[in-house]
Amino acid sequence: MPPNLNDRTRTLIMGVFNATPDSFFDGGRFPDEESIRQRIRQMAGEDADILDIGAESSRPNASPVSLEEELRRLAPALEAAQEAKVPFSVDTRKAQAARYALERGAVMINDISALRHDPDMVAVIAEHGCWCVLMHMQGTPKTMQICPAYRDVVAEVYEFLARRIEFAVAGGVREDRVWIDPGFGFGKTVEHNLELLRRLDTFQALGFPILVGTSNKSTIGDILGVPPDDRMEGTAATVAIAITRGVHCVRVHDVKAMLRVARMCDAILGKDAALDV
Ligand code: HH2
Repeated sequence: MPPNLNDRTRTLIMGVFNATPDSFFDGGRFPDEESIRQRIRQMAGEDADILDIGAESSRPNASPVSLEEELRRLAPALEAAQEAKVPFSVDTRKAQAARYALERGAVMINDISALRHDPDMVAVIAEHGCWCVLMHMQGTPKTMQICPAYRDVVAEVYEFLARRIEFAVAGGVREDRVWIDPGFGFGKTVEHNLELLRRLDTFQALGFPILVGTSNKSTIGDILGVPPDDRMEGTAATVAIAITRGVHCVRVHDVKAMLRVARMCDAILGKDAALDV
């Protein structure tokens, strides 16, 4: 049975796993099959609703990787996620990597280009009937932090997401399988990121579940003056605010801690399942 990723009774937790040498937070931490398996089992055991497995870093100034390299990195992580029986998404912009992952059990494609990078992506997602995340990004990872500029960041991200939803649905993607994401940190200054979080509830008018990925990102580091491995409290603040603004799922590196933050917020907000624990 596919997982119920549209469950609105509580905030869902997406655990991040990067099979990369260069991701800003967990890059290079899981260099062999055993450490990959252990980390994935750990996040599943901590009750992540879904994992997001990436094999190409999208940190500012990251260089793209070839399809062959992406598949080579993905293979052991996908196998470990299947073994752990945890639903998983794959964070990729390439249709062939998406197809490879969907044939190995992925239930969601998280495309940071919102189906713009690879013209075949929309058809692959439509054909499989899987979930997909449409995320906003200004520029590409290589260039996005050079000089991000908006007239009104919330209005522009909103318009962008509305257009990408139309594109996806016109291309055959199931409407009940689309999630949207304002793309915290993707071609945005600290002020843009804070404004998006503050006004996240605006995106509810689009009528699709909202995912947000603030975990350990540099906006938190800039405000608190701390390195990536010391941003847990800052992340917790962003998760709590995002939940009060109606977010459906939070994408985080620290599943256990952020699940507790989410359950506490859910209980305060009177969301049903928080009271069952
Ligand atoms: N952030 C990152 C990667 N993918 N996908 C969505 N939908 N939303 C996000 O905010 C998002 C994302 C960057 O974080 P991480 O995967 O930890 O780092 P890296 O890109 O360096 O691998």
